[in-house]
Amino acid sequence: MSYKLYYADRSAAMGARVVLEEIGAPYELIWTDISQGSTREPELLALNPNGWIPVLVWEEGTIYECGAITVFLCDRHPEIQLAPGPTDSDRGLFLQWLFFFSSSLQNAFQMTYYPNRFCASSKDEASVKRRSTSRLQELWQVVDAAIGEKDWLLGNQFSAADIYLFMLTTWLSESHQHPAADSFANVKRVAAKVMQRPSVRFIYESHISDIAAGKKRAP
Ligand SMILES: N[C@@H](CCC(=O)N[C@@H](CS)C(=O)NCC(=O)O)C(=O)O
Repeated sequence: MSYKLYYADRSAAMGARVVLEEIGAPYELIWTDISQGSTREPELLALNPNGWIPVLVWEEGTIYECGAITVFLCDRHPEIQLAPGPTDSDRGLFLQWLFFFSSSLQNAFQMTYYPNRFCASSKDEASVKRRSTSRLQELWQVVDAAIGEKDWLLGNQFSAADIYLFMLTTWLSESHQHPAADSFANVKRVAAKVMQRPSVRFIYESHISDIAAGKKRAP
């Protein structure tokens, strides 16, 4: 089995790449410019008309949406043990967190990065940014409380949902006035453990070096 991943550093494609790394099968990265105002390649638009990454290409088709790619890869490669199986009692919780991350948390991040997309008039952008920033605080608080004293989001079992959580913590940015991961002790504890995994250390090498150099906040 081999895969192609439309990819950019610091993007939502990083979580999918960590899962590919865990699988250990060959994959090709298609480096993609997603900066604001850049023209999307027709090749990408043909696969995802939204112009977003990640997009995963496999032998029989293409899918986009980070959460869907995560479930797809974990189900296709049960040997990596990154997701409870369809009849496992933790399956619901696993899906719950992936959907919550992609539909709520990720969306709040998007609103802070691109407030112009969420209001009709530029005069409302500051208000969108302010509210989505406080929304981030509320949503991370929900995750933090749910983790409580557990080892991982699912309790004892590490899963791809923890990888997704880690990815989202790397987007918490001081320059965007986001809350610091320090405000969410349980999230921070789980993210710090995820960061120890060889696959994560490899994919997030530059992010981790920036933390070591004091250029970025640690999760
Ligand atoms: N719901 C999509 C969102 C993906 C997304 O927002 N990707 C960002 C990178 S983190 C992107 O491609 N942004 C380019 C843009 O919005 O123009 C998913 O979860 O895959």
